[in-house]
Amino acid sequence: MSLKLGIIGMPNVGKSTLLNALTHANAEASNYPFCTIEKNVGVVAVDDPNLAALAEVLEPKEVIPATIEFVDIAGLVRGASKGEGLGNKFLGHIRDVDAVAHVVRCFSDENVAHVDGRVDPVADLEIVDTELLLADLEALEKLREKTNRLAKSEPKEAQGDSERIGHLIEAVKRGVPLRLVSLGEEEQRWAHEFGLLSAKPLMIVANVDEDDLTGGGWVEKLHQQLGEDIPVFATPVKIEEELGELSPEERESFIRDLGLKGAGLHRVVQMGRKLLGLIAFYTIAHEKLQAWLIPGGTTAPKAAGKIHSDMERGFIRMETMSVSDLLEHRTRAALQKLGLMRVEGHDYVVQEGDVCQILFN
Ligand SMILES: Nc1nc2c(ncn2[C@@H]2O[C@H](COP(=O)(O)OP(=O)(O)OP(=O)(O)O)[C@@H](O)[C@H]2O)c(=O)[nH]1
Ligand SMILES: [Mg+2]
Repeated sequence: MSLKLGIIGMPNVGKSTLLNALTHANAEASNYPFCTIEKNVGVVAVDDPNLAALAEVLEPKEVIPATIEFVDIAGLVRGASKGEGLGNKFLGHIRDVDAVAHVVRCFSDENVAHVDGRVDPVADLEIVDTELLLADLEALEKLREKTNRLAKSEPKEAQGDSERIGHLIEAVKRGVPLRLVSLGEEEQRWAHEFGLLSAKPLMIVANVDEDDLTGGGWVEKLHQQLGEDIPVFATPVKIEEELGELSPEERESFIRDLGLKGAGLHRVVQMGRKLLGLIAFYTIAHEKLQAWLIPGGTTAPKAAGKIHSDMERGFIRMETMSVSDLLEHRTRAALQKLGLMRVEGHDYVVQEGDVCQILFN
């Protein structure tokens, strides 16, 4: 199962527009709060300089980039954790994703309604974060109750668990998101199993006007509010969506004219990859060069399974070389001669930049 990145935020801040911009998938974006009810999923190709360089060296007939799934989740409002605005359902959708891109509105368009009638991304952030924390509090309290019930049959074990859950509850009550709490193995398992929302890796997408990438000063305030650990990307989402419909050349020239260089959405995609903890490996078979993304720490058979389940089941071995070696020496034969080609078995953990050939029966 592939890892997913959820797009969250208040209603009408540009979440669906962001997904469109990322995928050209045309999730319905309209000036109407709660326009997204069912979540939309977009498959987004990941820019990869290594893949482009490999394509130049290997000259395959076909080049296929790796992809990340983005899920556009409906807007949250104050009271979501108590069911306000279908809140419980939408919070449930956030439980299912592995990391989160939180979109906040910095753009000023008077024609687009804000649910609270003002532009204040710092306040918006707090509203959504509070709902995530309240949802976690409820989940943790349920977990503690369950653990306490268990304490009757296994008192010793349950006692330790109950205390640890208590620590998490304390943190959440103080307004500290669980991603800032150092979680032990057991706590991480809970976070995963119960989909604790404030534990998920996070980035902020500040949706700004194209003529003011500082978002009227809000971007700086967001940085201050969030500290260094949370990445904040300022990008004019609506313009990005419109640019997505142009040819690459037209796009380049518009970006230049608008002074948008460096504000591109590819940074959001790259950060998404990082938040999801994904590494890239490459295969070349039948003139098809392809990039794949897998969680760091994945073994060779599991990586093969990403390509096809038969390859995982029948995995024999993997021949692999590093992309930097291949780019330097240019041919397989040269690498073989230099002893830079390795044969790896079932226990091998695939590394970032491996170029692999998988043998299976
Ligand atoms: N001016 C301006 N309008 C934008 C921008 N981004 C989105 N919009 C508009 O804002 C409205 C809402 O955008 P959506 O992408 O549907 O918002 P959403 O966050 O998905 O909203 P919900 O699904 O209701 O939660 C649409 O009319 C968009 O065209 C922007 O950067 N600038
Ligand atoms: Mg939407």
